[in-house]
Amino acid sequence: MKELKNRAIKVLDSNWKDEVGFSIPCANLYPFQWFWDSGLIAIGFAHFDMVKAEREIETLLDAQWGNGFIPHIIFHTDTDTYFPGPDFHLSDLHPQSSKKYKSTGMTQPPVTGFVLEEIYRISKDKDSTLKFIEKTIDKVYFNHEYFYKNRDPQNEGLVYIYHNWESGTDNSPIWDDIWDTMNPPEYTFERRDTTHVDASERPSKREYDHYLYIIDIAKEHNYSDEKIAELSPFLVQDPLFNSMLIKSNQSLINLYEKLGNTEKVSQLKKWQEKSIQSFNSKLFDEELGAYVHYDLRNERPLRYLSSSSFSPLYAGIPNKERAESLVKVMMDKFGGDHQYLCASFDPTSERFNPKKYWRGPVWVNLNWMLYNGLKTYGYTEIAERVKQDTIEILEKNGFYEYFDSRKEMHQNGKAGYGGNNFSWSAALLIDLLES
Ligand code: 2M8
Repeated sequence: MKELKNRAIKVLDSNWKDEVGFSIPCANLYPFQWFWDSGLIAIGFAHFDMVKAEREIETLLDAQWGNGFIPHIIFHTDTDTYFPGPDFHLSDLHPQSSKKYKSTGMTQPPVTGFVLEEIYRISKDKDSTLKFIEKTIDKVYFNHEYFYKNRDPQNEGLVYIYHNWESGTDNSPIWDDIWDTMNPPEYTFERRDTTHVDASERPSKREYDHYLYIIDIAKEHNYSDEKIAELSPFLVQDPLFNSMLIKSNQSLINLYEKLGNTEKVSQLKKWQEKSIQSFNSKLFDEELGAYVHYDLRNERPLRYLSSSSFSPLYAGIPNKERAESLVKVMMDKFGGDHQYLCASFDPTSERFNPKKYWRGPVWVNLNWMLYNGLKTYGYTEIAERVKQDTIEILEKNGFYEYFDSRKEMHQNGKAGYGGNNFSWSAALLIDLLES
């Protein structure tokens, strides 16, 4: 295990950009700073290099906009090896965008709150880490305020995402139902991802047309949140995204209590109570026995099982009975002896594809959340299986971006897909090994 951990440390160190103070998710494929990658990477660094962990978060928060928004990609360098880059996204259309950094005009799962608490948990010098948290926490709070003020048009305590790239689970088959409601123009552009990674592991050209079209609509209205809520064909309440927000709310409550800020604690508790209540009443599907996405644009639930369906375990959202139901569904459909936990999409569905980006493969970040959630709810053995499965696939294949969920594919060490030497796979392995 020591050897595996050392390899993970090497991956993180080689993806670190010291001049600016952030990590790329992996070389070539993803050459900039990504919001939720950065947060998860900081958890790994916290185990062996607290200075880098803190800088990672500081750089991310430095790109925050005047309205509290944090972008999904921050373009620190000028490189044309990624599409779409800064010239397509044009973040400065928004009047409150960062003057210092170019970025996208969309966000990603708000992990920063719980990342601060994780860093505190890991820290061996709590006083110094608490000082760092004191300096940064208000920016994270401001980000949550942005979400509740701008992303919750029906005042439910559930925030929407307006693009599949905001979900983090970018190519999930769940979005197919949204693509069916759209007919975007055929764009002419040069893909870069498929020069780095086999096209069979990445989204199709037509899927990219949809992705670009949603951005064009947002750009036409200078990324105005109100206009996006009114016009975007993609407007979804995502259980993973909202779980991240709720988990982060709780962490902010815990940390502000330590810092003695009662006013912020009381506002956060109000958001939290409402969010958890709506989450349980709106996103739980009794028949499927798990949480699902809700298509706010077309007012209908998107009734599919994915690893996101179980992510509320990490945020303490389900009661005992629902947690039991989630675990049963997960073990029945995703947890057979021939499978590694946890496929990103329902293995019994005809849309399942165990090789293609978010349409079935196992992802380390979701496994890390499930491991922690299962442990908190007392499912020690299943949590241990998730942990061991994760370690085994990394040992057999290396630090890839995602992995085949079928055990039979892991005979020759070639069941890792997407980018290699991938930062969050390394970072979260380090945390799993320490837990
Ligand atoms: C993937 O997404 C990017 C766009 O954001 C892409 O495919 O180009 C996703 O897996 C996302 O969750 C992740 O943050 C990003 C960088 O690792 O890659």
